Amino acid sequence: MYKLMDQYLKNDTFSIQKNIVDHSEYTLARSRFRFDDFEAYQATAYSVRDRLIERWNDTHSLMREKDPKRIYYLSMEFLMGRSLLNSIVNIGVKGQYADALKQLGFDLEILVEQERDAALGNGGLGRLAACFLDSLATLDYPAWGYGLRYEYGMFRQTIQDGFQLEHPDYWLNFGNPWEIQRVHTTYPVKFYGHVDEIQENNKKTYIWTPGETVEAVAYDNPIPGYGTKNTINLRLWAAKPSGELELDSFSTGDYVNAVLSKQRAETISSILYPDDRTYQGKELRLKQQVFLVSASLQDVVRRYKDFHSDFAAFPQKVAFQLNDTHPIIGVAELMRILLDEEKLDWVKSWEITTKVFSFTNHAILPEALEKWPLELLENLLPRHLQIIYRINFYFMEEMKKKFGDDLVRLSRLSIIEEGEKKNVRMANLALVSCHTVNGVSKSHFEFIKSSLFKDFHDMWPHKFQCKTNGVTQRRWMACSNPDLSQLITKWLGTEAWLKELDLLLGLRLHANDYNLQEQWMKVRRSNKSRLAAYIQIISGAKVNVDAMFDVQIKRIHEYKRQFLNVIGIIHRYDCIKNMTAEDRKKVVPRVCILGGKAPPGYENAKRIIKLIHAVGDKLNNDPDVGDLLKLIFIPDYNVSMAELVIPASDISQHLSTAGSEACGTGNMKFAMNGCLIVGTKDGSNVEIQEELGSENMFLFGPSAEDIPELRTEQKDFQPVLEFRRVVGMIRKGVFGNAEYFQPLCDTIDGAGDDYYLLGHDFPSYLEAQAAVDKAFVDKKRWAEMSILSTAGCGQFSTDRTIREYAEEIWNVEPLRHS
Ligand code: Z16
Repeated sequence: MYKLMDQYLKNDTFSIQKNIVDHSEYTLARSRFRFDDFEAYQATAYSVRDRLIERWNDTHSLMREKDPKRIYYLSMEFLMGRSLLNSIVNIGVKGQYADALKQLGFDLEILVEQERDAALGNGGLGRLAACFLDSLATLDYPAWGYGLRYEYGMFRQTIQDGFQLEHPDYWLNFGNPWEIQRVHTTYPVKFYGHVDEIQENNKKTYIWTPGETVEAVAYDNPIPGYGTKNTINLRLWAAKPSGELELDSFSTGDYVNAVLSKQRAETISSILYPDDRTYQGKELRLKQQVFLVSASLQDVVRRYKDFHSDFAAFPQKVAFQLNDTHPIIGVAELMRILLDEEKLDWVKSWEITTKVFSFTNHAILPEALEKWPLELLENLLPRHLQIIYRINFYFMEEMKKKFGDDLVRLSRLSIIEEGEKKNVRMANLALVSCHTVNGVSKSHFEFIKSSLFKDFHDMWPHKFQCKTNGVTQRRWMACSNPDLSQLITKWLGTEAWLKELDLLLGLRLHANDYNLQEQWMKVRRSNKSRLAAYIQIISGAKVNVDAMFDVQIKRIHEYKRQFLNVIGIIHRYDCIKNMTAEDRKKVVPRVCILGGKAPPGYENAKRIIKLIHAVGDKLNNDPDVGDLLKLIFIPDYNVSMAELVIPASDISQHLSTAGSEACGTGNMKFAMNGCLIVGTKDGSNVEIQEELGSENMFLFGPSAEDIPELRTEQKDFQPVLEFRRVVGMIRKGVFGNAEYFQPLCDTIDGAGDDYYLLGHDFPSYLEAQAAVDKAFVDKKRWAEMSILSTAGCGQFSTDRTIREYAEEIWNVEPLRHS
């Protein structure tokens, strides 16, 4: 019988200290009592890892004993950030570690800062995967994440003369205490080559002779749940050259060169592609996708076969969630494994495959849907392409019976895009082979049903589900805003909200209580001081902590409209300049803070970064403006930076043109930390408003359904004078670099298209901002709104999201330690 180990490491001060000091000596080979902050971080991390390993092992013996249905989350991105604080908070030993370290002469807060972010993702999609793992572990679901162990994560951003520079993020430089290499868990992943068809007693079999084989090695990263022993696994694959030489190169007799050419194999997992959502059709990217799914599926099949002698029960034991279309080639890979390696027939293989995969779509733009050139697949994955053809053949036969004469519809449905250059449409493959496809917010769900995947929805409405995203309150409140979390616990009289976020509703009772308001605003102010100190370090600027901190941090994209924010700031600057001294006294002081990375090849996004700096240079040094308005760009925005900035924000901006953000999750992090939201009626802004009430938010502008018409009206549209004046200032060179900014200005007043409707939305944006100013002056009302904002966020925990996936898509049960 399974029983929790009784020899768990102890968590009293002395045991923790001994453990840390031992690691310093035996793991790091430092002297017992002389190590610096970084070494202390490492030794501490190793000691925490020991505790994670105990839990991990116990969790996995329980799994092996009970053999429950498991969930496998397949994702090209896991944007984990740091692990130390999150781990000790989740396993409930933060206080003990802080004490133990203090006595050794170290400050936990400083050690935490020594850790490099694991930035194995671009933005929302990758961070969602990370929050999901936290919730899966916390809710005791038998789950694994599968991803790639990129050696270079998201690039580091520096700013030179206001321009973005990209630097490689070689994050493993100083080792990674959080991973466990599994030298024996390796699988071959095959590429290129050719397929032979053999007739074997009345049955055709296909033999694929690959041209390249790369070995995938497993690295396990334990993910502890909060308030449970359950510790799940994030298994990341790294490529290493296989031990065998391909016959061709070997037969040349050039042994040394044959070995050297194998090194290329390692590049498969070396770098994360930093362009979120523009798919570039690069062969290496497709190889990464195949590498992820092939190694993961082989691993899952092996684990299944440890317990089962045939595949009948596979769908009762396995659920794969595909994070976007990136891992969808896994459908063809599972078919290949079942057909060619397990020798199942087509019908059986297809039945199994269509029962185990489900797919999450995160996209709005049809251009973002991946399609791979047929030629590329033919060359790289000859056997997979055969399988995809056959899937499409049967699918098209079925469709012809339904829509025989509607050729246009048939060609839209087909997995193969016809034309001079043929493509394989990965989203169509997903829709045909997955039992469920889900959108990530209510509005996104409506959009995919009525537009993006309408043809498929017409046929198979039962496949479509809505799963609004969330975020984990463990990282985004307990870890990053400990003081506010303590205050909430005090007023609710329980810390159960860390597992049941709905309990935050209890704060509504006290939102008007002067005592809570005062304590609440005090915590918020001290968070702001912490950020102000950081701003001073990076920029030298001294910002006024009592000014409104107005924040927009996220990837830089035209659709997210950081440009609208900047235009608003210039307008505000212009107004202040033209005011009398008397009027200036009435201005509500603001510190505008922006941060985010532009995709390296996205020129207009890079222009926006430069513009932010150019405007900042001007107004930060203008004595007429003084403390009334500051503009700060925080370089190298990442998960850890978000943890610092979010708790210190008074308002945050989420300005995507309605109908363009699939969901958005940053807004949820801000709202649950009591930061008020200025936003468009887009993505999850709308759902947040339903929860908080419109009186506690500043939403503005048109709804998604009005956008198509507004776009057609653009030709005759003339933006308001204030808007034109600001654009004129940029064009005239008030902020220098006039020529460099022209293409950016052209997007909003050039051929008159202004696709993202900045001009149209500008007046309502200013109204929203005026309402913000007015509200900020009423300190009591502001405090109440802030508390009500947090109170209304119960829905936006990934715990809620994950329960919905588990019950409505995966059909899995939690497995608890007794
Ligand atoms: C991404 O982060 C998202 C979508 C996408 O197609 C590609 C990437 Cl890298 C984001 C969405 O933009 C965002 O609205 C959503 O909240 C997030 O995915 C998680 O669903």
